[in-house]
Amino acid sequence: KSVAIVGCPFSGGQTKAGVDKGPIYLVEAGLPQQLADLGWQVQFDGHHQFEEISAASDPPIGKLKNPRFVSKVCQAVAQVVGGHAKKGQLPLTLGGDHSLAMGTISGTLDTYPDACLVWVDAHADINTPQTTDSGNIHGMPVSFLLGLDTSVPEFAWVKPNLKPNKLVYIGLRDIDAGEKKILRENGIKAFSMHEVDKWGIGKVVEMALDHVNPKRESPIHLSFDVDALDPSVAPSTGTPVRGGLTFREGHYICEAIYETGCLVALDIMEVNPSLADAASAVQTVAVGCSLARSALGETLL
Ligand code: DIR
Ligand code: MN
Ligand code: MN
Ligand code: MN
Repeated sequence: KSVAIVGCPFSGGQTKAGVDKGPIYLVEAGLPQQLADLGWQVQFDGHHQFEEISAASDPPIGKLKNPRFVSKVCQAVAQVVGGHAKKGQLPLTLGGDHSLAMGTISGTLDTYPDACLVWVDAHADINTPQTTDSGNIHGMPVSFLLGLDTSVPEFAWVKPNLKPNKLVYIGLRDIDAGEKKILRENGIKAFSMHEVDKWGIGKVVEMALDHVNPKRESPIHLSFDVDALDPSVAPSTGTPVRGGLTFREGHYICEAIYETGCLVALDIMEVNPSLADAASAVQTVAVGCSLARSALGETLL
């Protein structure tokens, strides 16, 4: 078993500086060695290098901020992630902001067309260029993957390979009105914090997997935004929302998905060590590492 760490020091999908330092801190905290200690063969050849596109040469398209830069970076990430997956490695992408998932999931679906997507987040990240209020592309990657809006030529490379019935959310609690409409109209399954409270995390993960992967035999891409966790657990992130997953609930999701034996790709996103105080940053980085370890088998006896 072999894992390829794809560090993506990228922040262009939102406006707060520092999320580009997330992958650097996660690696410096010892994540590669921790995964090696779990018995994984670990490949990490340094963080991904991006060709900068300056703000001056990347004016908004409609409301979209940094559209050319985000598009180019995600397209490169899709190539890198897809390349690792095709070699039989499990790509572990460290963000960076969640717009990157447009790239990681494109790479996964290009390799495993029947893969399903488990998206763990406080937010649905399914705004379209039409529905977005913020213009931040980290709030939109899922809509591009589903092909909900094809009006922006810069993103024409994103193949609409994700089917609504292959996507499930866990942890939602801050969804824009336009996003609610999209979820409803496309029949997308979502387990918000209300369902986590109602059923408990064990039942929720079981129901989520029953929906996207009933026989537990298709490949799973897990995209984990650390803001799914309660801000008391993961304070250093760009858009914290109270009332989130506990430490154990977050880790349980990772463990249960590992247990299926179907995990083929993992994203740990939106760790921003520059936000909140120094102790919070250390705590959030440590949680990012332990989520990754749980998804790669640490707590299974
Ligand atoms: C909001 C916030 N729905 C937006 N999204 C965030 O900007 O589209 N995603 N924070 O992580
Ligand atoms: Mn997100
Ligand atoms: Mn989020
Ligand atoms: Mn919001």
